[in-house]
Amino acid sequence: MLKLLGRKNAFNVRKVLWLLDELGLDFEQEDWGRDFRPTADPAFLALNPLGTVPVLLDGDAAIRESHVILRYLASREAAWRLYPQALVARAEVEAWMDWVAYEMSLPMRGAYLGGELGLVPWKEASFVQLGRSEYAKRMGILDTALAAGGPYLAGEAFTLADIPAGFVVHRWFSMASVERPAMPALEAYYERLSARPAFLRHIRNGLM
Ligand SMILES: N[C@@H](CCC(=O)N[C@@H](CS)C(=O)NCC(=O)O)C(=O)O
Repeated sequence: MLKLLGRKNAFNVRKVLWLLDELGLDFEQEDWGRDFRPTADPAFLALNPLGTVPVLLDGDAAIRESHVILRYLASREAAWRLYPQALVARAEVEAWMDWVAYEMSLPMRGAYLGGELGLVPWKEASFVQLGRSEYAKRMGILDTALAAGGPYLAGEAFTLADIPAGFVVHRWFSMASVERPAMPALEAYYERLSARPAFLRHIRNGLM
């Protein structure tokens, strides 16, 4: 049986919970990380030397990095509708996943960790301001892409591309401390994702 290690309220764990639910997979879950079992525990570090959650255990294999886990699960289940085998279609899906991993990191720290939660060291005013403006700019990129294509990020069908992006869109619409210029295609996308029960269970579930 698959086992997911990581607290259910963690950003990177919730993406994996969303996919496990979309795929209808049975799994066990253990709460590791902040406020739960410490990931500095040698038993955990033996599975993931980075000490981060999530980690997915599949038999003897320990898979780390949330986006790697998403691709691993889709491939394991041959869920090619979510992770196309055709290389060009696959590249489009992966491009959006990598874009979130790299390009949303600074905005999430500045706008969310600093501006919304007031955490040190991110709450420094200029960093918060930069984070908010970069978050808005990048949501504008999604809005433009969705208006030009859509209804999902990689085109006609819901794919893995929508999981990391869906999360940062959810956070954008959940933060009380940001100004949101009108982005009709992005708003429609958020509502479209909200028609998915798994999205409501793990992402738009009252947590930010
Ligand atoms: N790039 C990693 C980042 C993992 C990460 O930073 N996880 C956070 C939770 S979202 C974590 O482990 N925090 C420490 C903790 O919860 O103790 C991934 O995508 O899995």
